Amino acid sequence: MKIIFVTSNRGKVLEASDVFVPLGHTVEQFLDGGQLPDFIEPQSDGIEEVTISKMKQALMMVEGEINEETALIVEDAGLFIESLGGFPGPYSSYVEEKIGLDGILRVMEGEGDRRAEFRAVVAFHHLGNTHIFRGVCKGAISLDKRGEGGFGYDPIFVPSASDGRTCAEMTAVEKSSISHRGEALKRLIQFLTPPSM
Ligand code: ITT
Repeated sequence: MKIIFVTSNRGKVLEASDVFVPLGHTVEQFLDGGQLPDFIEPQSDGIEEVTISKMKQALMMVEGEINEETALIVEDAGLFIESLGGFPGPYSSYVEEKIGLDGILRVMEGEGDRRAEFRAVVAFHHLGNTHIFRGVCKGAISLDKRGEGGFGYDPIFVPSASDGRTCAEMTAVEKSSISHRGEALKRLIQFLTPPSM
């Protein structure tokens, strides 16, 4: 199957490729006339609503171009920090752009409770139906930035299942094996390949 990933984030496409290519699928980034499409992101407290809205917009752009060999994926994720009441959550992109990882570390200075989690919602559209899959990765905000890999908040996020390394200090395959996106995509794969009776 050809899986078209509707995202402006190349890191997400690479992570999805690591998961789907070994299973014989191909993964491509969605482009509209060779350009990354512009989406209207609804101001919403829920990443699920954002995901569904983006899927609806993408489906209008592809208008019947998808067939039974093609599927669309949209995914929205957010970092929810416990001591900040779940902030930045659905505003994670905006906060990363405006104050960056250093800004988050500054806000968290002196804070003992560093618990945080990433949440991902994946919408998968195939054969006229959209299915939703969720994933969560519990962890903590590190005291400093570490690592060069991954993207976004990876250098300041240490998953609970990690040996102390941030996501940016892991290989892509290691990160996917424990990440929010990896978990949501695993659920999608289970859906695509139900166990034989
Ligand atoms: P699209 O919406 O175009 O897919 P995006 O990068 O804006 O790309 P999200 O809205 O899903 O993606 O992500 C919200 C923020 O969370 C953004 O700043 C990302 O960099 C960050 N983020 C998402 N997944 C992440 C991950 O696995 N590791 C680190 N940061 C992540």
